[in-house]
Amino acid sequence: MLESRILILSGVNLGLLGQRQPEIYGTDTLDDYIARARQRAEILNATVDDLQSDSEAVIVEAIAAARSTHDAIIINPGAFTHYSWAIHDALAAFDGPVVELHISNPNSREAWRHTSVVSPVANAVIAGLGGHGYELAVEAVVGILG
Ligand code: CA2
Repeated sequence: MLESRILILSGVNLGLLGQRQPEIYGTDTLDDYIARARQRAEILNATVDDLQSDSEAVIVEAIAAARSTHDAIIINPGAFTHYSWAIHDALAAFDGPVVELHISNPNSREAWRHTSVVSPVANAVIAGLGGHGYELAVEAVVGILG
């Protein structure tokens, strides 16, 4: 069976994880979360590439490039979640499964976090489970890819 190629995209400010607001995001860094995803992927015959950027344009370009290099996308857009129609449109043009992932549960926080413009183009949303969500997201996309 061919390996599933998964791209994990992390948006704005996610590079700061582990440095501030541990009561919301825990003490793990983004690298720790990606490592958990990669460990689960190895068990499931999948590979994980990852990219974090504070630039919306870089994320959009990465999604476009993934059309020919990856089978599935897991994306935690950070605050882009709540307003980036550019990321919405880029994901809509991606043929494989897309899982939207959040460390916290945005729906239990401020009202402006309750809107996601990414959810309408995602196969599934995982939120509020901290680092475990990264493992579950890998399982989800591998399951969807069959
Ligand atoms: O819960 C999530 O994963 C979020 O995507 C995290 C975003 C937030 O804007 C979303 O509403 C929910 C924020 C990521 C950046 O977090 C920081 C961590 C440490 C210090 C400053 C920001």
